[in-house]
Amino acid sequence: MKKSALQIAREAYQPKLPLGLRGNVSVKEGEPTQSVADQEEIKKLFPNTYGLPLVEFVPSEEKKDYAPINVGVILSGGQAPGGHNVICGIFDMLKKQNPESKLYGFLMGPGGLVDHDYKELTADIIDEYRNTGGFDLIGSGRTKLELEGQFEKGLEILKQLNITALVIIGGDDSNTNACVLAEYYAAKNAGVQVIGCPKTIDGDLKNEQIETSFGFDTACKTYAEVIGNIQRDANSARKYWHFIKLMGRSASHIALECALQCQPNVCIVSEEVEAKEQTLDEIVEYIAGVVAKRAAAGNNFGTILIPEGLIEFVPAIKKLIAELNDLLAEHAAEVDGLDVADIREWLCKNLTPANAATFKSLPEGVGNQLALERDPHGNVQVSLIETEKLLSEMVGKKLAEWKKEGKYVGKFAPLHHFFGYEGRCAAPSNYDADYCYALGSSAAQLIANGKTGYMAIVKNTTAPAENWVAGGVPITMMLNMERRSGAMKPVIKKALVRLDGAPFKTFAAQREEWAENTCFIYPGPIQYFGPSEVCDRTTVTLALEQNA
Ligand code: FBP
Repeated sequence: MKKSALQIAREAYQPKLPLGLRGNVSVKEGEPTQSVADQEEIKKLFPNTYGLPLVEFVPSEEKKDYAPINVGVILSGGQAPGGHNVICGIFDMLKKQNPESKLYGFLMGPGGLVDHDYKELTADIIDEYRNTGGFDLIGSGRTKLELEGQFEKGLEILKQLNITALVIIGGDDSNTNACVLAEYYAAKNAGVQVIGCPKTIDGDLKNEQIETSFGFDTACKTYAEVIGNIQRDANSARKYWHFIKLMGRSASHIALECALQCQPNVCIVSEEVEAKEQTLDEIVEYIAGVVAKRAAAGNNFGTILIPEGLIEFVPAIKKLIAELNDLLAEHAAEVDGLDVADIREWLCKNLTPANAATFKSLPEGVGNQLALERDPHGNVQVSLIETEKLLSEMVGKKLAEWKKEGKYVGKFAPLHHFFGYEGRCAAPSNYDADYCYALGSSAAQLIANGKTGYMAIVKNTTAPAENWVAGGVPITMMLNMERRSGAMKPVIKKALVRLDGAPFKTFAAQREEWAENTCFIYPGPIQYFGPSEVCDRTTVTLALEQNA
């Protein structure tokens, strides 16, 4: 692989570890835990892994002896900057504990475990990937690990390679599955520990115990850089309105963070749309209002941030999706094999009249995405829905009406952008490089201390890295029961933007001014070398949430 100058310089970066993970480590255990909701049901479903204590790693005088072990690692779901450093952290800690220990990577996601596709990760391979973006070291995939048959196939290869612990690096769904797998292996005394790591650029795997999911920091900084550049271009030429859709399947954390970093004219927050029960038309009216007001002041330009998950949060569409999920799950056999036109017709007949009307009102491509094109976890593939175009078209129509009525006097020239994939594999920021390395090291410590059904965590991350606090949280603590594909299932509660949280309140307090005036901020590219206040800063979201 030919390397860029930055890659070569970056290889030498030594991620900063919390004090608790630097030398000899001992374990401090907290009180038994409970799930966030539905305690009785979750306890019944997870008799072996429910109620475990929180764990914290603290420096110790005592040097322990560690027997050699073999560990497997899986990258699951969408890429997120820093995944390679998690693996490097696991590798270095394992080798430090005992140089005879081995790390195996299962290839292309959870499917690699089931299909017995793996490679041993040796020092020469690992060294090539330190502080790099991407998941190409072992690849990733979205195979859902949920069936007993898959668990058994996995166990075959784990036994064959004498692997006694598996680390699953993934988002909320993958960590839910890690929890189920941990329980399954514990129940049958399989001798395999399962540990999760919180990954996703979406930032929606966070709670009291998890400050942030890795990758969110780098992805947002990457998007904020280009949004800032677009804003400077817009402010220079003063002739375009930029409709910018931002990744984040469900929650609007990415859009909100980019707004806090860049101060655009408009940022839609899906969670607010849902709470205020806004219709698509009301959102369009709001955006058109901002465009018209700026036009009246001679400003026919601006930026509008749109979270990609928006469509699912518009209450009428949300109701439609919920009914589609149940209906299609219940009548899978009937619908299977029909072509798209026939399924549409079938749906129009079988949906309740209100949902059928919503379905028919959507452009055909959008309706098909909602009804027919799901990922293996059953999620609507919102990245593929061009909400930015849908909205700008509707805004254009509204402005044309207002023009006729004499309510609008500007020029409206929209341009469209979607920022998602370009941020998922960027070279991790110092924050993500350090955070991920610490998460990997924690995962190895959880394994060494015999834990299973835990997620590796690192807290206090707005402080200097030596003061970060590493440990583990029982995954069952984060579970609640939710309706999925027509049935109630235990899942990790997804963290949406809280309208009473500091990040949203900070945004809401300033958005009117940002809408009317040009208050753009130009954050510039991620910096890896230089003053700490530039290179090590966290996201604004994290700083506000931690009151740092
Ligand atoms: P994860 O939840 O697996 O981390 O993936 C997040 C994400 O990047 C979303 O923001 C986006 O909607 C989705 O993945 C895109 O999926 P794909 O990579 O399959 O196109």
